[in-house]
Amino acid sequence: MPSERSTYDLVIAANRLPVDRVTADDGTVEIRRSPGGLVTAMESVMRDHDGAWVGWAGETGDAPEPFDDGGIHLHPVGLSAEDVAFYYEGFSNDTLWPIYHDVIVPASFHRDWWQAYQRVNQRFAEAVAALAAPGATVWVHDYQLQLVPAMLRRLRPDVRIGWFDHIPFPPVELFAQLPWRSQLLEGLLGADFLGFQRQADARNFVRACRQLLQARTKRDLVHVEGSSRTVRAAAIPISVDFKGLERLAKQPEVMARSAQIRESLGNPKVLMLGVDRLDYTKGIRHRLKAYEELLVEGRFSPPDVTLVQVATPSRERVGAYRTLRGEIEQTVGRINGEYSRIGAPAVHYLHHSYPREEMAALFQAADVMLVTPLRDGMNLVAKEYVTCRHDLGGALVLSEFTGAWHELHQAFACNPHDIEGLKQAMVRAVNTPAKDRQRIMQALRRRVSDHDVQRWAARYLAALRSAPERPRLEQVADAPAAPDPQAAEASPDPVVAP
Ligand code: ADQ
Repeated sequence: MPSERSTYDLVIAANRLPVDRVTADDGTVEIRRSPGGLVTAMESVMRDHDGAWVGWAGETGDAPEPFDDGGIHLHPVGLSAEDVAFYYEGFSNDTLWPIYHDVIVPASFHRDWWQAYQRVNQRFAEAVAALAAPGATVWVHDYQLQLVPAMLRRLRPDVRIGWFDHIPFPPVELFAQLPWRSQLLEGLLGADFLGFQRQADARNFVRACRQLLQARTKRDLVHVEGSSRTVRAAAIPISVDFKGLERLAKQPEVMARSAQIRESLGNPKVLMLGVDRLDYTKGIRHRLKAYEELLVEGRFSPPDVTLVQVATPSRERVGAYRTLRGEIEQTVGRINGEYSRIGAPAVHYLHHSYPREEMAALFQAADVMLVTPLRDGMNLVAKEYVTCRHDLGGALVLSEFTGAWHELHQAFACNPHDIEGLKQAMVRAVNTPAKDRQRIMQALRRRVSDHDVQRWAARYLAALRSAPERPRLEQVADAPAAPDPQAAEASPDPVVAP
């Protein structure tokens, strides 16, 4: 049942609602949690606020009626089959996503995709405008909705508008390739405050405004031409619900399940784990290559060492994702054909979504967590892994190209493009004495526990309230500067076979 209220003091707009309504062939409707990092993070924040969430419900056609779930008012926005193909799979995931992730695959530019992107952003803006109470706070999320801030400001100049970028913001040299670059910047400048994962992302945005719009800028501020408005752009790195997830990981059933997982894998000496959406940004191919070479060289061998790779289905109608899936499955097949023994596969490949309890059990079972993206806004998996390791066990191998690395620099750092270096980081994670690994894990956990998702949301909302001034809270809580990646790479530990 939808709530009786018609307007809300806090309204979230994100491409997807936190739950999907899935209609089965027999017509029965099931409510299913949507995948991905944004939902994971915002769900726990919204539980503490009495707000509304505007987003797509995951099926094409007319929007279903608004409904309430878990204390949140959910307001679906309808997308036609063409909207999904052009706005979502096309412009969002085949134009913006590659440009914002270092063009790991080439971006496609189509004018009809851009038309759809504008049309759908306008639909979101109108839905938010209708739900926001006078003077409400509106928090818009991510790259799919970059035009919403300016569209909403035209409809509702009374509301306070924030936008948060969950993915990287590219250097101006890449951003400038977009034929619609000025419109995107102007869309974002409709907000009062723009939040990014890293300081480098915020700086890239300010620089793009200066170079492409000739906007006047000063440090983290952009002056909006032809108005008296100034917009602030700053880094507020996202995090996980540390307390909630740790509590889950401490449940006896989850811990028992973790032991059971290890046992069903034949109690390997070293269990390595990868958990990613099946996305070319996540560096799954590089990880498999490094692992395969370690098997070839005899430094790792099953059943002593095994790798579980969970690759969640993602964007399966976009060509680059289909190609990637084929490549990964072929590589896993080759590795297993060559190095598995009966009952002891070298790679366990799982292409499913799992409940949170199962994910927590997997994290606890893994001796080494491999997080090797080529580019990633944050990477919540890295933070979830350390949160679940209340036993101080395990080791995190972490790519320097994730936002997470800027906070978790005690992890075993790697550059996934450097296969030799990646192999060394994997071997180092295995061979570092348990006491040292525990010390590292303790430091990583302290960081995530001090900077959890509740603090992220509080900092974001405080920054939005005081923008363009800085809030006092945020000055206290700024992320520490990361060390020089070259220096981290320059101190390798000895490579010893496990
Ligand atoms: P994503 O690219 O989706 O997020 P990530 O941050 O790792 O990446 O979040 C993935 C989430 O999905 C995690 O909570 C993870 O536990 C969950 N998950 C993954 N595989 C799963 C499976 N098989 N079953 C169940 N759950 C699974 C985007 C950006 C990131 C940024 C987040 C949040 O790309 O850089 O960290 O948003 O801002």
